[in-house]
Amino acid sequence: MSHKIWYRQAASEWLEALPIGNGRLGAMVFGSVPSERIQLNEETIWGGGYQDTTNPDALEALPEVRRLLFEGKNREATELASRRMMGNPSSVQSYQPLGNLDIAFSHSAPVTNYRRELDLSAGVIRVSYRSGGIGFTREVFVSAPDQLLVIRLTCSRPGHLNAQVRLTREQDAECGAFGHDTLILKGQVGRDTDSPGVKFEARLNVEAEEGWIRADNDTLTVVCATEATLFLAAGTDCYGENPSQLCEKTLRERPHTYKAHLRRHLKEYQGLFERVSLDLGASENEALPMDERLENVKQGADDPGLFALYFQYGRYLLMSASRPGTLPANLQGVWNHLYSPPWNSDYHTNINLQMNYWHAESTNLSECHLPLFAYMNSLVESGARTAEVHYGAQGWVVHHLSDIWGFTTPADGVWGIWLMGAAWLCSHVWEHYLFTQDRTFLREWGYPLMRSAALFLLDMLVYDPKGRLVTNPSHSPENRFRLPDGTESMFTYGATMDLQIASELLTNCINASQRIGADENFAFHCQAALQKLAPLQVSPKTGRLQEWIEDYEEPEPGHRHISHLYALYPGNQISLRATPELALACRKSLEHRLAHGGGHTGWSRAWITHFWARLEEGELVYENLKELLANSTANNLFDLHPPGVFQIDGNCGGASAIAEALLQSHEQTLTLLPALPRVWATGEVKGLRARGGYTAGIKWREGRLTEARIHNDFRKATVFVRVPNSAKLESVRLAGRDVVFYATPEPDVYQVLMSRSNEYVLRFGAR
Ligand code: FUC
Repeated sequence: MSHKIWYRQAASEWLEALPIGNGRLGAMVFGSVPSERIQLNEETIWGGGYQDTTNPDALEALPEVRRLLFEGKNREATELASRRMMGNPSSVQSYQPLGNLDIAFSHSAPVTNYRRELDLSAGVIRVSYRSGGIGFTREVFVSAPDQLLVIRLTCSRPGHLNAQVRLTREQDAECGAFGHDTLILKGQVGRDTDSPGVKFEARLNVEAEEGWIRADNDTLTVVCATEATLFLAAGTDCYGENPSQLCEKTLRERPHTYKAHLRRHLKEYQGLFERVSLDLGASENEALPMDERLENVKQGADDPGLFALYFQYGRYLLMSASRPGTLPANLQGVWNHLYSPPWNSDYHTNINLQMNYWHAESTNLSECHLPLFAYMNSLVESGARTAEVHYGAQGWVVHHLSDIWGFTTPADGVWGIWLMGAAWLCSHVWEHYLFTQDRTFLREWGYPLMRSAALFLLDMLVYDPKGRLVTNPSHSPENRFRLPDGTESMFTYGATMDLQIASELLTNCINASQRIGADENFAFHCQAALQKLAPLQVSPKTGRLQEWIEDYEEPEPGHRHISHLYALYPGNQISLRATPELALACRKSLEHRLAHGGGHTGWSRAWITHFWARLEEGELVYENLKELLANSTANNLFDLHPPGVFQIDGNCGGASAIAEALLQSHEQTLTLLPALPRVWATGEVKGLRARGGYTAGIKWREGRLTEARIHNDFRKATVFVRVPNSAKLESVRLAGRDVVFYATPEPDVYQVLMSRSNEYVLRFGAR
């Protein structure tokens, strides 16, 4: 299968340019002629700096707010909390671009044979065309091992490469030449304001083969060369370092030749990318450029290869925006060209940041998950201060958004008084453990985060008038309900999602304490709270899972958040077989949301797709993925949030949903092809990861499971394999020898004892 996303023309706007990055540096390559534009990012370029945003007034208002909410006086509670419980200030700082690299070529003849492509299998963008009988090429990649953006320019006739190179930024910076072959762009975010942000520098060094390079003021000119290579380094003072020294060192220590750079990049990049392959079947659309393929899908065409490409693109974006040692992927990964981007291009923790990482483990990019945990660690100190000052509670809290400065207080409006950010993020820590079985990680890094987030919740849970333990105050993220008197409110107590997240975190803490053999007392407290937690409720009127503790009416029934279905995905407290009544109630909630226009943001559509995968509805998985591509995807495959704003969450969520349709896992049970759409009739996936520490490959033909290869990366274990009911397990082989397997009381489930580090080949026939 081809991993190329290609076009017959240059990008005419940012959402057509192609992204590239190494976790820290990001670039959007337009591929334009005669003048190339490469928009640049460095992940630590943010406004402002650390600030204590806690509000000591909050704690005094808390008991009264709680009383008002319990008494159904939501309007008064909202008014009081808005006035007294918000952070100060109640907004986060913004992520900003680094600048632009412009390369103006001196072509006088018309351009023909133009092609622009992003090759996912190499992490390289290529542009090629002819002008005046000469072939020109550009090759761009961002190297993680060498921390440089590298651009190679060539022409087919010796001495005919002429270009002017400039570095620019629309504000807060200036650029000048240094020596005859280097440009330096220096600046500071908001330098003329009262609260300036980070200082930054970008340094570009150009080498030419044949020909020469000249520097004038802020421009380098490549004259009569045959090939030229541009190396761009960037650094900031975000971690107390000197940006100039960082750039100088990076350039000084780089390998000498372009070839060596490319080799090192490919080795490192492909080491991650090639772990998973996916083939969902071919169609004639595969030969088309991406804009035409997308258009055809909008017109109703089936293009299975496009879904496989979208899946790999989701992995590519995470790899390019989140690598060990970097910040996690923000709302736009690392790619942002605006000085005041939508939602500050920040970290939203009430769905978006989490969704960026839903595919990290399942699609075999576990290392790319680590920046999230490092980021969580960086929020603990400030989160503990907020917990204490705002709520008089122990542990740590994060509300619904944050930045790189440790922002943890309530922001924006009253919907910002949402207590569950840290608790939700902690599910990622536990998942990382389940997939990797890394007990050292759990003991030293994961469990302390989980325990502290649980401690906060234990302190915050209070008894409601009916004697159930609930959160108060509470929200079902960003959604509203109608009270019996006809007024509307967002503010409440014991919203369903809070109860699900709380119950999950307390349960995970109990399990974690057992796995690491410590902290029995704390587990006992968690257990005691769990027993009193308000239960999930199915509406007697509608049969839907209640989103709030009362069966309120919803003024916006197609709301984009579907928070109360958390327990179906990403949680697993609700499932088809363990809790069929609740699964049915989820289904009804979902149908109701969709019937009223739900799924209108990319991330919302991606979430919905996961619910269908968990409900094992392959056709609905497909229908929703198609909606994602047709309605919420730009020509460069970036996910869109209305009105046409890039958000990376839908890309990552889309990739995760495809993985979820092919393989699901709950520690010892691996479900093969739980929600395979008919259109993906024949295909194969290799390298997906499963909870419990397994790697699995699956093959199917004409809709029937034919083979699975399961690698057990950890201890000897009994594995339960659930298969579609059209399939029957015929043999299990290990190194060419038959292995015994067992039937179970469930006809679709088989039991196999697997030892460590061996690949078991399971062959299936028709039932
Ligand atoms: C949440 C969502 C919005 C948007 C924003 C960044 O608040 O409700 O739709 O995605 O995050």
